[in-house]
Amino acid sequence: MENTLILLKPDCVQRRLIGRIISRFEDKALTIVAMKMIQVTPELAKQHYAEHVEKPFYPALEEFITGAPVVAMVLEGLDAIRVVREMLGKTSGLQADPGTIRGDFSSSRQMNLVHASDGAEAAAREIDLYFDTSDLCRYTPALTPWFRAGDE
Ligand code: FUP
Repeated sequence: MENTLILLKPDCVQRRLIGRIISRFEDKALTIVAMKMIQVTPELAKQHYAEHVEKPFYPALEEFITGAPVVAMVLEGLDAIRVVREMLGKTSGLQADPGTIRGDFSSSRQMNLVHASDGAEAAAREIDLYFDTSDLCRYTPALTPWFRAGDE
């Protein structure tokens, strides 16, 4: 089982796509173990996007990510980090394949609706940025026996 950090970004919130995008994760049998709406501050943005802070596009990215609330979530599932990244598609909505979330809903590189951790190290760091350990709700989803075989 893996955990991954998801942000439904300000464009997702403002475009009222929260429900439709969460449904795609639920449909895929990923389990929501934590979720909250928050306003990202410039300080949090700099921590989250530490690898991009020096890049020319960072000021606009910070303005965007702090421009309206986000919904932060922790999703749990088998291979969840890779599976969710593939569900999102390429960074730019213009290049993401149809059928992916960005491919279906975004026509922008910056306003690409959803962030997801890109590896195990990033997931651990990002979950820690947005949640306390006590925020994570561990439970056995009732549909587990209908989502996969017992040895998977
Ligand atoms: P991703 O891992 O797909 O979220 O993309 P990156 O880590 O490469 O980029 C982080 C965020 O920066 C992306 F959500 C989009 C944004 N970005 C820009 O706004 N402009 C750029 O030129 C590149 C990335």
